[in-house]
Amino acid sequence: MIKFKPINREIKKVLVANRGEIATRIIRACKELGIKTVAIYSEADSKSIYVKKADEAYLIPGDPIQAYLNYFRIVDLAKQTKCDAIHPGYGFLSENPEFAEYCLKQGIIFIGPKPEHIALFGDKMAAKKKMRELGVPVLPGSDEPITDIKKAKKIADEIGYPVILKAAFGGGGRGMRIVRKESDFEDMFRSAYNEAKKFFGRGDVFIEKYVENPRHIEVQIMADKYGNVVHLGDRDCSIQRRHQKIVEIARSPSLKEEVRKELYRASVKAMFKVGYENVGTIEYLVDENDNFYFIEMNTRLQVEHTVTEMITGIDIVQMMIKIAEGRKLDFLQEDITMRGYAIEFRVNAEDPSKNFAPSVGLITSYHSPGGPGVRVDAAAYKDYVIPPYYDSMIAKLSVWALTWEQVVNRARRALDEFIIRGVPTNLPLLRAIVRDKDFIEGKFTTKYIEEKLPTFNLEDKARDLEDLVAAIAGAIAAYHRI
Ligand code: MV4
Repeated sequence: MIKFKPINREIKKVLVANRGEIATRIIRACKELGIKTVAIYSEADSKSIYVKKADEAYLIPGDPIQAYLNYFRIVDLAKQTKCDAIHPGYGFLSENPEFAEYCLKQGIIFIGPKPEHIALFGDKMAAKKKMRELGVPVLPGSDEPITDIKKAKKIADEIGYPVILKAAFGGGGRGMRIVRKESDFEDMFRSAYNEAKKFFGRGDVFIEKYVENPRHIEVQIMADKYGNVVHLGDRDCSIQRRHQKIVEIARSPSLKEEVRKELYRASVKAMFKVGYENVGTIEYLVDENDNFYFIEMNTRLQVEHTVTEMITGIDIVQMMIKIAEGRKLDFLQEDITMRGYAIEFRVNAEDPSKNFAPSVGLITSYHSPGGPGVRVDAAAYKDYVIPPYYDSMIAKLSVWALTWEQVVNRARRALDEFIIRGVPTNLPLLRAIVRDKDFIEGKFTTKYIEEKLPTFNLEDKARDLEDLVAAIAGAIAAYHRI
């Protein structure tokens, strides 16, 4: 990859190449920095709040998903509207090295890491190899994609079953298979390969020792262009369903201080050595004996950045912009303090009683929680129509308090305050989690949802009441013939 000179200049106008709550989040950061914003939107998003919040907004007609992916068009628009920079948010173009490179080539600042680092960490095998060289613990496995089943079986035999097969260019659990015995290996490899090929266009699959019941813990990294690297603590993202995170916590309530210290030390050192720039998240698996292993790195702003902002007081999105302008970090590691605990809940438009089928349509009432230690980042509002084309996350509720006990208590209160009617949401599941004894005690692993879901009662009580009210209203209307 050709290296382009970094562009260091003041950012006065930003094109936000995203939609929904994260577009709003980026616009808010820009407003506080006195930066003008340009939004893009598809036809389906024309009634979205972020479109109104931006200084300018442009419709990208045609396919509702391509609107946020067609980067020639987006960069063209950025140039036409005299933007200095593009913020990609998460998803869409955020981890596309060709896009980041194209921005630089066209003289537009890409608010994020260097293209070479996006490319390096986009290849999970290459990332693992690099991190091992930099002294970060990784799990035993293969360094090359599987091409020869016999050789692959030999590697699996050496590291011992169970092993996991992973797509080198994958994500979201796609192209991933757990293999518990040699006789399953070949079938599992073929299905992993085919799935990876189908979804990512590249079928490369590698082997790794499988960790039973891990915790998923990640470290937030921030680095300027001058080799100053800091961490902003960790997040426990163990609570997931089908590889979708639902609840994220800063900091992990179950990580021992000596393990945490080592996790931070290894992470910062590796990012310094690799010359990383802007923000990134290093994901680890932590086993039952508190050993941690690097699994992958995300070279973007993450959905769950809010909880890190709450415990550190640092505005991560503003820092991304300042770093991209070529400014030095204006604080040292020892200036960063982590206070209390924060939990983020992803409120999704999906029906827990119908196997989490995505729900679309009109939101008939919407009341978001507030009060001390409560933050809401939302795309939804009363009368908003949820389009069918995108992710089902319509709001993020983040709560903060000084102690773990207080933050869980506050979360219960805030989740109970949240009213969204018209479409089913996963709020009943989130309310069940904050009432669960193991969650309250800070005991959870990646198996949590799978194990707990059958024990939760997810009927929506308010919805029953609403149905009753509607039935009574109907009966009265019929009686009076109105
Ligand atoms: C693993 C693992 C156990 N051992 N890797 C990686 C991506 C993330 N979405 C899930 N990942 C995992 N990687 C090793 N070596 C366990 C998971 C994992 C998981 C795997 C299969 C089915 C469900 C899972 C839920 C959480 C984590």
